[in-house]
Amino acid sequence: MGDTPLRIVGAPGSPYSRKLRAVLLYRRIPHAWIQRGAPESHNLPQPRVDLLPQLIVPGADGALAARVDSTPLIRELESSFGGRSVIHPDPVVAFIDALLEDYADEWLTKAMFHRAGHRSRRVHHRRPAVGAAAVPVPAQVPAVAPRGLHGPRVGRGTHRRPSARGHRLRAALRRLSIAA
Ligand SMILES: N[C@@H](CCC(=O)N[C@@H](CS)C(=O)NCC(=O)O)C(=O)O
Repeated sequence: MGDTPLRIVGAPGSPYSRKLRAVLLYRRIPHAWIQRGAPESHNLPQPRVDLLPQLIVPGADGALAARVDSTPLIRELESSFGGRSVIHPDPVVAFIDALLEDYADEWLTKAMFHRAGHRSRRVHHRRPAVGAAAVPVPAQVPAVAPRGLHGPRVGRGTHRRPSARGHRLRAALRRLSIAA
């Protein structure tokens, strides 16, 4: 994997694409970001399971192959590229880190898609980015939103003032932004 510039095929609304790209950026591994469906994505090898992100890397026989599944790919990148490791040297900390990663892979994506799609106004705004993941919320679904990035919700469609915590989190996310 180490000698060839990597290509990562993903989508801005795909949390796993952002996760893998964040690792590439943090580790300063040269790569090209290719958005799924863009002309650059045509004629690339296809993965066995059509998921995002896809890392285009030379296979064992030297031919390019599309690989999926961010967690093992991140581990493989560790052995192919030195420096700025994302795996803690202490096995206990590394285990807790892996546990958190697994938990976030499973559940944080649900919160993200919920944020992106639970309000009908936002569905229209986000649909191009999250695609099929954003489904319109039927009008009869009660407008319930926990206190989180925003202050308490007043009612469906009512503008809510972002909380101070929301501002801080958004500023941190902007600093970490990997948006294309
Ligand atoms: N375990 C995989 C999960 C990848 C995954 O579920 N990706 C979603 C997008 S975030 C996907 O490709 N869904 C099907 C699709 O978009 O067509 C990983 O960590 O990379």
